[in-house]
Amino acid sequence: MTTHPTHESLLPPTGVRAPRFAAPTTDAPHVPLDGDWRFRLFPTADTGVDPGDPGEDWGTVPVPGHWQLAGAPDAWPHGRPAYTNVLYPIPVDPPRVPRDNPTGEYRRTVTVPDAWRDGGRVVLRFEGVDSWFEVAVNGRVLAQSHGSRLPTEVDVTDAVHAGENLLAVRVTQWSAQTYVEDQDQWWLSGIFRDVTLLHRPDDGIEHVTLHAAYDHTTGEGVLRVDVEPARPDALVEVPALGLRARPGEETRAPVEPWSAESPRLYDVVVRTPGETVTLRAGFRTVAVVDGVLTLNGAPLVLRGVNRHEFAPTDGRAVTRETMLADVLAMKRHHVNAVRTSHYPPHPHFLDLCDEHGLYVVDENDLETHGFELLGWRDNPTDDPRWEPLLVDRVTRMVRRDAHHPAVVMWSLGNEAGVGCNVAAMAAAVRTLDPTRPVHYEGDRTCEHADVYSRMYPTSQEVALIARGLEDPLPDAALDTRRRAMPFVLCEYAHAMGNGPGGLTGYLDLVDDHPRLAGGFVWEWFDHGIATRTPDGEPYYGYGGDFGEELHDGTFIADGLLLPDRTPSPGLLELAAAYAPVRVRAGAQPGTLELRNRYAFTSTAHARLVWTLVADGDVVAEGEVDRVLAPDERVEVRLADVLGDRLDDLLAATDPTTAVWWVLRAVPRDAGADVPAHLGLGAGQVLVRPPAAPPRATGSVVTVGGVRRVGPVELDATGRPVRIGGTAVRLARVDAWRAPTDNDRIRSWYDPVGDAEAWERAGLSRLHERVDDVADVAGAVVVTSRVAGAATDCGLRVRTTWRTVDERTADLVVELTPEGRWPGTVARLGWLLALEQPDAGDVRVDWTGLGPDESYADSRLAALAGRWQHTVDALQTRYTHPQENGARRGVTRAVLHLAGGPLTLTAGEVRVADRAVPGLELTARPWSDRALADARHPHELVPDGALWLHLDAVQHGLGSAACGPGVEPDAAARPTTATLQVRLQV
Ligand code: IPT
Repeated sequence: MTTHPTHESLLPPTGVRAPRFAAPTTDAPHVPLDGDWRFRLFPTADTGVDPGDPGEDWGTVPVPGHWQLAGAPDAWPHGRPAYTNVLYPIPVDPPRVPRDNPTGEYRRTVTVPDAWRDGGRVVLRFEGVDSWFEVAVNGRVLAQSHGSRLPTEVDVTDAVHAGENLLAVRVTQWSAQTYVEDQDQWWLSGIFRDVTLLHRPDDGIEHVTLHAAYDHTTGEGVLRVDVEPARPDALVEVPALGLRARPGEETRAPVEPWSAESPRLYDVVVRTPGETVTLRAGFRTVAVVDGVLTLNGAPLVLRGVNRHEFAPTDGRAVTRETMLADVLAMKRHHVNAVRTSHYPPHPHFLDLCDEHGLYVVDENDLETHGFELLGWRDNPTDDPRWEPLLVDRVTRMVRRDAHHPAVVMWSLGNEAGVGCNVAAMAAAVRTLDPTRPVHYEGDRTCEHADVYSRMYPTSQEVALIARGLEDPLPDAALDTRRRAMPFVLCEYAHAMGNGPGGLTGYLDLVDDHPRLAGGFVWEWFDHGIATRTPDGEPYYGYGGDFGEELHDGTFIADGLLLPDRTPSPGLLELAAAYAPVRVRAGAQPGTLELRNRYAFTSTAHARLVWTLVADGDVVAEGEVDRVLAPDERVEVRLADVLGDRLDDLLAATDPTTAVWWVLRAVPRDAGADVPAHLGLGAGQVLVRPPAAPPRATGSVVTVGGVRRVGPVELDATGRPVRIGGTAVRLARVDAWRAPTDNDRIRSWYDPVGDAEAWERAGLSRLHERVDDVADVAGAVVVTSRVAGAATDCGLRVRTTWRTVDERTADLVVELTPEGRWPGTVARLGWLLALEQPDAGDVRVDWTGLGPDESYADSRLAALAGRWQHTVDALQTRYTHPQENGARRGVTRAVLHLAGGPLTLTAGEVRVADRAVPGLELTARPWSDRALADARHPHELVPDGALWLHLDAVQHGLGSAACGPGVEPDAAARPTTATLQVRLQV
C-alpha cells in the first residue's frame, strides 16, 4: 500500500530529481519565478484547498520571502516571527506536530515557452522552502520535499503544456523536519529562496564533479572533471590555461593557486552536444599533514565568524546585495573564514566566497538541540528511521556545493548529539567527496570527524589542546587518533551585546601553535527584526517582542553587526585582532613586535608607518622600511628609528602626559588616514607613562557654609553642587554599570555571574554616608563610606579637594574596600552628573585611546591620539541597551558644556599597587539605571544631565553568555584605588 507522504512522514523527499550542483552558468534556458505569488494562510496542514484552485481572490506575498514578515513591520498579516534558541516551540513528539500548524497555499501561473516542448525536460527548482512542502502543477500533485536550506528539483514535464500553467505549493510551518531544524534563529516559514523554472536539454549536463587540486611542490594545478550522465563526447576546457580534456581525464598545468589571500579563479567550460556549463575553479588542496590543517602546503588558519543568513526586514530571504555586503564587510574586517551556521547558505553566497576569498565550513542543515533538555531521548541523530533523511541532507549539500574552492570542510551539523546517523552521514560525505575534512563538533571522540572541534572552551583549555595535552579519551585508539588531529574552535567569543572580550587569549595561542587551526566567533549578525511600537517608533525586536509563549530573549541579538549593519565595537576589535600584520609591544621596553600572519603573501603591499604620540600630538613620524615574508616576525626598536633624537623629544614634552609609539601597516594604495581597524594591522607601546602633576597649594574659601575650591562649590556635607557655570546633579564614587549581556549571564566556568555579584554587593543601589568634612592644610577632605542597601560590604572614601587657581581644582579620590565581597566590581571611579539640557550634543575632545570604545579585554582597536565626538556619538546603540562607550587611557578631556568648557586632566591613577596611564571616561545623556532598565534603544531618553564616569578601572567584557567570563587580568576587583583629576573651567 502506498500512503500519501505528509508533513509528518519520515520519508526523504518524494517525486524529486536527483540532487545536483547549484548555480552554474549554463546556456540552457531558465525563467526566474521570483515576485508576488498569490497566497493564503490556513491554520492547519490540511487546508482543504484543491491544488487546482488558482486562488484568484487571495492576497499576495513576495517570493522569496517568509510569510510572517510579508507586509508592514507593525502589521504583519500572516503571523509573527518567534524566537527560541534551544527549546522546541512545539511538544517534543517526533515525528508528529500539533494540529495548529500554519500552512501557506501559494499559487502562480508559470509560462512554459513553446520551444521547451520540442525536447528536453521542464524542471522546477526550489533553493529553499521552510519547512515541508508539496508541489502541484495544473492540479496534479507531483512531489513532497523538505530540508529547508537545501535545493529541490521537480520534473514537471509531463504535467505542463506550452503557455500558462498553474503552479501550487503548499508549505507547512511545522513538520517532522522541525525536529532536525532546531537552529538558534527565528522560526520563519515559506518559500524564502529563489524558485526557477529550468529547461533541461536533451544531451545536457546534469551534474559536474570538479576536482581542482594544487600541487604546491610543483606549482601545478591538477584538474579532473566528471560529468553526469557520463558521456564520451563531453569536452572540458580551461581557456586561460589552454587545457582541453575529456571527463575523467586528469590534466596538469602550472597555475596560480586559489587561497583567501589571493582568490584566483579559472573558468572551466564543460560542453556536451546539448549544453555548455561554465564553472569557476580555484586550484587548492586542503589536507591534514602531521596534525596540522593545511592549504596548498601551508598551515591554514581560520580567522572566522559564524554566519546565519539574516536581514532585519526579510529574515533569511537575503538578497544578493546583502550577501555581497556581508562578504565585503568580512574581508574589510580581516575575517578570512565563515562557518555557515547551521545550514548551507544561499548558493550565491559561496560564489562570492570563491570570488572574494573566504574559507568556508559548509554546514549541513541539521540541529536537534532541543533533545538535549530531554537527556537526548529519541534524538533523530540516533534513530535509524531518520538515517535516510539525514543522509539525504548531507548528500544534497555536497552535491550542491562541492565545486566551490572556498569550501574547505564539510560539517555534519550543529548540536545534534551523537548516534548511529553521524557515522552514516560521515560515510556518505566521504564517498561523495574524499578531498575535504569532515567536521562535527558533537562528535567529541572524533570517531567520525577529521578535525577536533569544540565550542566556547576557555583559553586555558585551548592552551593544553594546543600542546596535545587534552584530557584523554577512555578509548585509547580514539584518543591517539584525536590527539593527532588539528583543532578548530567552531564557536568561540560570544559577540552578544557589548563583547566579546578576551580574543587575544585565543589568537595568541593560534599564532603560536600549528595544531590550532583557528576558529569562528559567534556570530556575524544581530538578528534584530525591524518592527515598530504602536506609536510608530521603529526598533529591532528580539525574543519576547512578538508575544511568543516561549522564547530566549536577547540571545538572538549576539552579532558583530548591529541589525542596521553598523559594525559593533566588537567587530572593530575583531578586525584589529584578526589583522594580517600583528603589531604589539615587544618583550623589551620601547620595542614593537611585528608578525606577518599571511600564509602566502609578503607585506610588500603595506607601508609600516609609525608615529610618536605625546599628549595626543604626533611629535615624530616615519616608516619602517621592511618587508616581512609570510609568517615572518621581527622586532623594531624605537631607539633604532629615532636614534639620539628620542631623549630630546621626550625632554620637550610635558612629563604629565603619556607618550606612545604607534605603528600601523597601511595598504600602499590607501591614504595614511585609513581608520586603524581597516588598515592591515596596528599596535602601540607606551613609551612614557604620565607623571602625576605637582600637588596644588591654593586654599579653600568658605562663604556662608559653601566652600569654594577653585571653580567648584561644595555644600556643607562636602558635596559638589556647582562647577563653574554648571550645576551638579550628583557626584559620588561608583562601582556599578548597566550590566552587559555577558555580565548578566553566569559563565559555565564561574560560580557566580558578574551582574549577580554586583547585585549581591548592592552596587546598583549605592548610598553615601558622610563621616567628616574637614579643612586640612588648605584642602577640603571629605571622608565617607559608599555602600549598597542590604549588604555590609562597602567602600571607604577619602575625597580631597584643593584649589589650583580660580579656574582650576584638584580632586583626589581614594577608595578602600571593606567587608566581604561576593565577586568582582563593575568599576571603581567617580560618577559626576552635570545639569545639561542637550547633553547628547556636548562635544567631547579627549587625549587617550580612541576613536572607538575600549575595555580592558577589548582594546586592540583603540590607538593613542587626540579624538573628538559628541556625547551622542560616543554611544553604541545595542539592540538590547547595556554598558557601552568607555574610552580608556584618557589623560585629558574637554567637555564643551553649555556653560563653557570643562577640562578634566588625569593625574595619578592607581589600582591596588599598579599605576594606570590615564583614566577611563564614559559620557552619556542618561543614567546607568535608565540604561539598565531600557529594553530597546528607543526607550532611552536624555534626562537633562550629562552623566560622566571617571574611572580608575572598569571590568572587562569577557564572553560569559557563552564561554568564559572576564579573565583575571581584565577583571575589576574590590581593591584600593586612587584617582586624581584636575577640573578646569
Ligand atoms: C551554541 C549554538 O551552537 C549556537 O547556535 C548558538 O545558539 C550559541 O550557542 C549561543 O548563541 S550552543 C551552546 C550550548 C553553547
